[in-house]
Amino acid sequence: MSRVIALSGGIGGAKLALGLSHVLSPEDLLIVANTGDDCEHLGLSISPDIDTLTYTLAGLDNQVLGWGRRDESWAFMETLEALGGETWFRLGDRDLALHVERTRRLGAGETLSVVTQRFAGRLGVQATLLPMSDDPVRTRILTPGGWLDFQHWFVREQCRPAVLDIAFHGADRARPNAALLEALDARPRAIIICPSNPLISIEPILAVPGIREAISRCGAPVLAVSPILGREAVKGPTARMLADLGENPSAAAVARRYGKLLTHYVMEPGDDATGIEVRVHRAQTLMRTLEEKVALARAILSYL
Ligand code: FO1
Repeated sequence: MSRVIALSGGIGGAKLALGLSHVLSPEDLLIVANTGDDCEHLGLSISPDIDTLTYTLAGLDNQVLGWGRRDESWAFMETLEALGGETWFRLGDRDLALHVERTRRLGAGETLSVVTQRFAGRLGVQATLLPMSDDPVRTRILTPGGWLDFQHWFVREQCRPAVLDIAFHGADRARPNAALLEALDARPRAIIICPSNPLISIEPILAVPGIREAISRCGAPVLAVSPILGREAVKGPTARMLADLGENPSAAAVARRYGKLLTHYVMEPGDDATGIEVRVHRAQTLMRTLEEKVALARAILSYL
């Protein structure tokens, strides 16, 4: 069987990626992570979506926070706070080790792809997990007060400032991940766009020159799962951001953003599909348990 390629951001996308990892053999699944959320903080290279995917696929994710590691301790943050350091972006002790080692390896000349695969392998992830690009792409949010780095808007400002525009700094110069292009040229079975925020998780991947074109060219079905149920996202600011940008937040609005790239769209039974021009499949997209994640993954593969 040829490969399934899943494009994913953090939390919502990682749930489906986990489901897919239970129904596909490791060599049949390639997961491509958004790196637009990446940042440099306290001198460390942080890749939140890669790490959420790694921890989730390894069964090490922190289900209370939705990010970071399970069984986390916070001695580093407490000590940093006592010293008057910057504490708005919290790095748990176990998570910290990963950022320190990634920063060291990148500094020594390893690519983000190599570091990502090494860590995933060490933590027991069997599917292939790759960044969209080894070159830096940084999502920035235009607010009434000016441009903010993504994590400044998302974590420090708690998504409060209105979103006037979004930019993917560096995307125009970034080279797509070579292994992704190779997989797209090797007649994949399908491309799955996970139920991630289209604006800040999937569009940065599609903004890397060549990726959108290679997806369209490869001839495989392209299926997206709606991250919106009713008028709300399961988690995170997707609906709010769509509204800020003048769109009516709905599953259909997300399908419209992907436009001609899609051939299939998966959405909740009760949601309005008016105006969606691709094949619509109805399924439970809410994934609270492992069983629900696996069930959605199985349903998706049956549509393809
Ligand atoms: N999210 C928060 O809401 N607060 C944090 O302090 C925080 C720290 C953090 C550290 C490492 C990491 O990999 C992720 C972290 N996140 C934190 C999550 C992250 O900001 C977002 O979930 C994603 O970037 C959006 O997908």
